[in-house]
Amino acid sequence: MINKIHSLGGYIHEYQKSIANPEAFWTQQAECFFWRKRWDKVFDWNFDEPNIQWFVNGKLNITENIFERNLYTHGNQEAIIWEPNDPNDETRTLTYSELYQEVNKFANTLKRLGVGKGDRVAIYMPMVPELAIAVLACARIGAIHSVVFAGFSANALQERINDATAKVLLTADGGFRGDKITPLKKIADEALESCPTIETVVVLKRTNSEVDMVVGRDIWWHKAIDGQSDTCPAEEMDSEDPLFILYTSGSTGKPKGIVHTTGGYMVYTAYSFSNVFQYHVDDVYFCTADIGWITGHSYIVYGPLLAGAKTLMFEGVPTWPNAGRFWDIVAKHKVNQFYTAPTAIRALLAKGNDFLEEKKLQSLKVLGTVGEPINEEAWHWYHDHVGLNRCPIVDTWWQTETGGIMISPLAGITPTKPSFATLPLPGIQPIIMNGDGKELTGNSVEGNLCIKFPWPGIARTIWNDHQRFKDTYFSTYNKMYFTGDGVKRDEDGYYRILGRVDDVINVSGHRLGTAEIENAINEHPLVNESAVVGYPHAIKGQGIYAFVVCGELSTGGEEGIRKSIMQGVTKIIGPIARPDLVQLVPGLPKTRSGKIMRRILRKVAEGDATNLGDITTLLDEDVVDKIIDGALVDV
Ligand code: 6R9
Repeated sequence: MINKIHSLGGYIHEYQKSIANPEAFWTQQAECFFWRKRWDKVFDWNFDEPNIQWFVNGKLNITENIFERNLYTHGNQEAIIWEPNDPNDETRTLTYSELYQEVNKFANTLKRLGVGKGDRVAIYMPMVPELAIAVLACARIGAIHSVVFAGFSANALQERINDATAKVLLTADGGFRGDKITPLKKIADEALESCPTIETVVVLKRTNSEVDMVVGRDIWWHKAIDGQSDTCPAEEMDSEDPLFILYTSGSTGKPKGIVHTTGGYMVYTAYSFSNVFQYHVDDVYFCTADIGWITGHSYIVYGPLLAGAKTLMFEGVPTWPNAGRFWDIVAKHKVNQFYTAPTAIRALLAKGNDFLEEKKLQSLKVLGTVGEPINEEAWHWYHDHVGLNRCPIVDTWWQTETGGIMISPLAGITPTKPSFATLPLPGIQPIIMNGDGKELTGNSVEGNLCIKFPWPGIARTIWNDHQRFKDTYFSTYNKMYFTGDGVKRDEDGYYRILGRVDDVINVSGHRLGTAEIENAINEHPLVNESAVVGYPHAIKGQGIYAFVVCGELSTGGEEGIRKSIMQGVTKIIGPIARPDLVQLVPGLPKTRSGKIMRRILRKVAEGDATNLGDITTLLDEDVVDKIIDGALVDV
């Protein structure tokens, strides 16, 4: 069992303990797990090189902690509940025992293909149980998985495979997403035209799409596993052996291969999962992320399964066959904890309340959000209409690099405030820095969010580029992990994430969070979404440029809307935040994970559309051309 906090007093007590004596605190958490050999030292670290180690010299296998540790008590309980893209197709469930056998079978398959400890396995698959099986099979034999989101292009896949020098690629003939099929094998073939390290491609049949199989390289999944034994001894891993690489985009250039290791990641994901979501035995937990992102790694696969939870995996999209799909799934499986992203919440909010039927939402106990600041309108809609005014919202702030949730309410324990991630988890020591490298102490301060002490889930390096790891995260401020996010600590000591600091604008010497201005703009009844960036302004230093998506135009036409948006912001925040320019656009440039690529908007606002950098992660590249065409500055 993982230690769980049950009250606000308990949280305060645990938090204080974790700061006063981190060794004792994390020893207590790590002792909940099965170690083949106990660690010699809880941690060893410096943020200069940086060199971070947790549970030093401990030996373990993370899948032994999911399976062998849980089988006696949870063997016949569902581990994965899988909801297919098409609501008329059948749900699949795998109990802990069944999942264990499938993982072992596939682990043996990988071994037969010559994969061993430390080898990299690239995974480019749809959201089907085999994806989770593949991830865990790698962990079983000590291979390092590198999951590439199945929405990425051939180019992006190739770049990631080559950076990790992967030996094997796991993919599928295709993937269902709403009424579309992504031709995964075809895209993979294109990527593999220039991936010299790939020896074998294992192809799962999912869509029955026609594919070309390359003789000597490609093999069908069902044939590969045929006859493999369903027992496979777990490889003994060191705490600091890499568990996976996950690529995340930097502000420029090449994606970064974030490396997470075994022992610390295990302890941190399980501890944070159990405490933030307050998971109870028999609850059904549904995270809508894709396993191709960190949220899927930590909070669909590892965290929940380590905690012996029932984790629901969904293959499809929130708006197909209609905008009620999530709620149908909640009703069908009596989901208790539901975890999604603000972008999904806003998309569903825009579709109106007709899809929300109270009777479908009765099972919900906890709602979660992650990925970007949640605006107040979306928070209230989520709280009132999805949570029926009775479910706490956990606004969980964290990053690919942090491995797990860092600042968040504990469900039902920490009093919430709309748009606030509230308080740090035990063991997490946030600190707010100003631009001159000074710490801002006390409450009612605003600055750059850093973390001054390591926690078990922190990334250890960037694959093949430790220098970049140091430069990106440990060089801006001395002896501190720099998150890249701006944050405000309010009068109650609550944290509100303001967005990336590169999104903070300075207008006439006043710092303004772009999210704050966007919140105000979004209050306008005709506005669906907006993104605000700064642009060079002769007098103010920076001016405010707003890109706004409207559902429809009012009688006043474009000019009328622009004016009323400006007036609205003036009214909500004050004249200082009034946008100088408001461009109505058909859509915002978003990554496939739903994040707005402000870098592109900033370039447009600066009047320079020549060098937009890497836009391969964009969902819809056409939108960029339309934005440039309608720009309000000379581009
Ligand atoms: C888990 C994940 C990390 C960036 C992070 C921040 C933003 C994530 C947030 C949030 C406000 C939250 N972010 N959660 N901003 N409130 N609850 O999303 O990882 O894809 O690496 O993104 O996302 O800006 O720095 P990742």
